[in-house]
Formats: sequence, C-alpha cells, structure tokens
Amino acid sequence: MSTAVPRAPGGAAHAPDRFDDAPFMRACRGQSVPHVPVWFMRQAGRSLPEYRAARGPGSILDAIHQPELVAELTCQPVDRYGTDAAIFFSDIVVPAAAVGFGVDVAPGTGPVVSEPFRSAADLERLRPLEPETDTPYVVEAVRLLAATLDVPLIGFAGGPFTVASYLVEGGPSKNFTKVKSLMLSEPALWQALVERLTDMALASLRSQLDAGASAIQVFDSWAGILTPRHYEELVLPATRRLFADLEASHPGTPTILFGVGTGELLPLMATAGTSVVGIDWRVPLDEARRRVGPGTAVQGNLDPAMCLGSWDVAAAETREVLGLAGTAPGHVFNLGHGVLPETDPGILEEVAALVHAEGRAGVEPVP
Ligand code: 1CP
Repeated sequence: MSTAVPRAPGGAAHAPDRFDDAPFMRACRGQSVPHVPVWFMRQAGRSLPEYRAARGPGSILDAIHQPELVAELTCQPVDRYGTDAAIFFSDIVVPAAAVGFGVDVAPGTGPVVSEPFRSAADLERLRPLEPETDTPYVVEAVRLLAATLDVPLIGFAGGPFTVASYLVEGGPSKNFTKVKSLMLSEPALWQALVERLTDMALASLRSQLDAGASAIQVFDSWAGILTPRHYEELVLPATRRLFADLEASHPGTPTILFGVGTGELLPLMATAGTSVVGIDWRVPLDEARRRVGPGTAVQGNLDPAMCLGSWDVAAAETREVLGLAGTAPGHVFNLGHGVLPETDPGILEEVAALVHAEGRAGVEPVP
C-alpha cells in the first residue's frame, strides 16, 4: 500500500486528519458508523447557563477576539451534550467586518451594517481577506481547539447569498427585497459582489482548515427565499466554485451546505459539490434523501421547537427523524435550524443520547 500523501491539483499536501475515522467524518462521507453522529446548529451560547456566565457583555465581535474564551465557548456544548462535533464559535459576518466593511453584531438583533452595499463603489470596502493578519484571533482559537478537542471541529463561513443579504439589506430581513432587486436589476454588480464574498469565505475556510478544523459548513441560511431558477443562475455557480476550490486545496474534507426553507432547492444544492446537504425541518428526511439523491449525505432535521416542551414530545419527534433517515449510511443528526434560546439544555442532552442509542443509518448490525 502506498504511504504517499495525496497531492491536490494545486500542489497542497492532504495530511490525513486525526479524526478521519470519527463517526461524524464517516457519516459525512456516507460510510458506516458505530453510532449516528449528532451535533446541534447554534449549540454554543444562548441556552447554556455556562455560556452566559463566561461570555461577558458587549458584541460577539469583541468576544471572538479572545481565543481562550472562544475555545471555552466552543467546548461547552460538546462537554455538556456529548456531541460528535464542535462548531467553531464565531459568526458569518466576521470576514466582512474584519476587512472593514462596517458591520457590527447588535446583541439580540444580529448583524447591522452602517452603510449598506448599494453600488460598485462599495466593492472597494470588500478587499480580499488575509486571514493571518485580518483574523489572527480566528487562526489562534482554531489552533487551540485542535490541540484540545476529542471530536472534529467544524469550521464555517456564510454562504454568498446570506452574507450578501446582510450587506445589502443593512441587517436582518424578512422579505429580502433590496438584495433580490439588486440581483435581478444589476446582474454584473451582483456577480462582482458574490465573487468577492466567495473569495472571502474561501480564504476564511482555508485558514480554519489549515489551523486544524476537520470539516466545514457553509451557512447559506436564507437562500430558501429564492426561486430555484434564481438560485441556480445567481447563487449556485459561486457556491460550486467555493466547494471546487476547497476540494482542490483540501481534498477529501467533509463539507456541509445548509439553508432554511430550501425544500425546492435541495436537488440543486446537491450539485454544488458538497459532501452533505443540511435539511430544515419542513421536508421529511426520506423525501429529502430522494431529492438530494445518492452520493450525498444529509444532515438534520428535528424541528428546534420540538425541544421546547416535554421530553415525551422531543423523544417521539427524534425517533420520527431517525425512522425517516432509514438504515442507509450518510445521516448526521441535527436540528432543522439553530437551537432556540429558551431550550432546556437537559432536553438536548437526552436527544443526543437517544440518537446514539437508537439511530440506525449506516450502523453496522451487531453480529
Ligand atoms: O454554536 C454555534 O453555532 C455558535 C456559533 C455561531 C454560528 C455558527 C454564531 C454565533 N453564529 C453562527 C452563524 C450565523 N450567524 C448564521 C447561520 C446560522 C443560522 O442560520 O442561524 C447566521 C444567519 C448568522 C447571523 C446572525 N448573527 C444572527 C441572525 C440574525 C437574523 O437575520 O435573524 C444573529 C442573531 C447573530 C449574532 C450571533 N451569532 C452567534 C451568537 C452567539 C450570536 C448572538 C450574539 C449576541 O447577541 O451577543
């Protein structure tokens, strides 16, 4: 057997990841697993008392400048819930903020932009991200985590539509009218914006992988607001380039593409070049598997609201998801969107244990 380290087309060496055989990594690749892996989007923060105790006041953009704090906040949910992966504590607007676009994250609201993106002149405020100098605190925190975690670390970036939506709308939006109008009425400007955001996401993801992250997730959370045709023409090409360029520099790295309300986009998302497509709670997982097709794993998709009431409800709904996931390999259990702030952490702890005990997707039968 050859022991040569495989080389990517770009010449980068692909060092075997020490978590290559972890259940999360195997499920992402559609391989058999000892148990179905589980993690929860937005598992850090909000609902955890230990988060509120450690976090301190101020914007999350201040908190993430402190690598020890970031490492602690990232580890808290892994320790409490026994999840099979950690998600890096950061935010999707960090690269845009780091190059000086003028983004803040207002506690309780989310990203807010003082001068929203309106014209070609605004492209100048989106210079290329240089992770070692623009976000050295990200690189340092990932290094710290890679040295201490017992489970794979998921690095992440925002998808091109979702980050663009904050920059163009100026903050969280309901109908996304400004960004939709820009996409359709100024296609050349949209193209330039999306390419820049894709380059920034790529630079950020590569720096997280180089510092020791084992997998990545692209949160194109709000892409489901688009028609399939608009998604295919105006967002998917850049998303494909993102995954192709990542595969070239970091071959074999598990990748996840996620958005909310993407039922009609799932067959398109499955062509983006990602190993896993994240599914929200609206599409039953057996149907989602059909839409995504063979060769792509799925992640999801318990409705986060099912964790707000009694354990009986959460347990029954978790079993429902596990049943719909079936026995074929390629299922990473997660919520259909982020943990809701009012969630009792005890329920999530029990959900994780139930998934480990009863999940069957890709689990080898005991002889
Ligand atoms: O465990 C974790 O997942 C924490 C790390 C994390 C991640 C993965 C944070 C911390 N943000 C994100 C991604 C993120 N940020 C997404 C994609 C996930 C999703 O769809 O929920 C999005 C859309 C954002 C943008 C954002 N940042 C929002 C949503 C605003 C809206 O449009 O509704 C919010 C509220 C934030 C702030 C934020 N990000 C993270 C935290 C802990 C917070 C709250 C911080 C605070 O209020 O101080």
